[in-house]
Amino acid sequence: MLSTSNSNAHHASPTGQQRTTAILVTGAGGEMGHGLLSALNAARTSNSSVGDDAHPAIIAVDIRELAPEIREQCDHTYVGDVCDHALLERLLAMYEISEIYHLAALLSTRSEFAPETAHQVNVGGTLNLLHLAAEQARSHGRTVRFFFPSSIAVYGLPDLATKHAAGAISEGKFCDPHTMYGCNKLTGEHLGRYYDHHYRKLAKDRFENPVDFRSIRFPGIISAETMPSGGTSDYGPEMIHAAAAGREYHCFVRPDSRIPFMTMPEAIDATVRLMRTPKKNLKRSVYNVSSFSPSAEDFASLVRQAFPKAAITFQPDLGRQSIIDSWPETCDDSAARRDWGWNATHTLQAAFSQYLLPRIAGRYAKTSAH
Ligand code: AKB
Repeated sequence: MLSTSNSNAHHASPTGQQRTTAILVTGAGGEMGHGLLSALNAARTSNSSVGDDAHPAIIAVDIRELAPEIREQCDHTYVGDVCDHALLERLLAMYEISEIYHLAALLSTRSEFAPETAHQVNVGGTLNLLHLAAEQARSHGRTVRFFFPSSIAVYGLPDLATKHAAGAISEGKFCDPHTMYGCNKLTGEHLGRYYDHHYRKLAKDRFENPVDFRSIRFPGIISAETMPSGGTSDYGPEMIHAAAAGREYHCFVRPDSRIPFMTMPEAIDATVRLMRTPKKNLKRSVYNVSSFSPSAEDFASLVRQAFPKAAITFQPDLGRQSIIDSWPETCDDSAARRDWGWNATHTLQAAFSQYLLPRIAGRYAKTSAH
């Protein structure tokens, strides 16, 4: 296990006897990590309460060295594997962890090339983090709030006719995933509910509710700042980024392919909002959210409007196409709207005009200027 540790003004390195109160983010170098760390820092800065609990250290773990702009958002960073028990034991010794955001995962396409490895990382890593949370709760006596990003990949529609007829799918329907990643995310949801409500059910020294588990089944996510890697919904963001960078793009799904998407700012806002909601308001542990459900052709039309020289062709990859065809067209997010005030910020058009185009054009204008 390698570890790199850096401190900023908030918290000195955890070398003293007193454990530092902390929020742990795993997979911090991934597509969500950048935005989430900014949001966590903003929330900490705006918190006028006093004391460590109001200003916990932000610690990040990733399998790779974190980029400088990520590291500067954290108080301490560690390069290591969430399957590494020694790393987690060390974190247990150094920190009093109050919240965990477990973002580390192999996404759906990458997981299909190494499904057993995906299981080890996606399920083994999640089990390790839930165990760490439970041990933390036992050691400091407070429930650990745990965010688990699940996915529309937990759904498995048997065929296109059923997909088109199903309409907006609620959380309890069609949970028959066709991918290892979907199986892993569904397992993670069940494990989280177990640690929240039933952990060590028969143990005499049982600690009630050590983990406060909360999860969102994210659709495809489009970020102006980061490119996804290894996902099957990647065709949306890839198409936009390729056009902005002046590259030809071969879309790996049919033009009529349709699944739900949202923007990264919406995904981060939903995460923070769910994690700040009083537990008594939550009628379930796992929630759908969704903003818009464009077809791949809808994406291409908007991209061509914004980048008239965009060279987009459709060359379906039958394997990846079959994954997209098994995912829902739209998800019913009424439970999230009811329990914790989720509300989509963007329509597809607004996502382009208000978020993606201004930010992506600027990103590639800077890089092409170099
Ligand atoms: C993927 O495409 O694998 C992910 C997802 C939809 O969970 N972006």
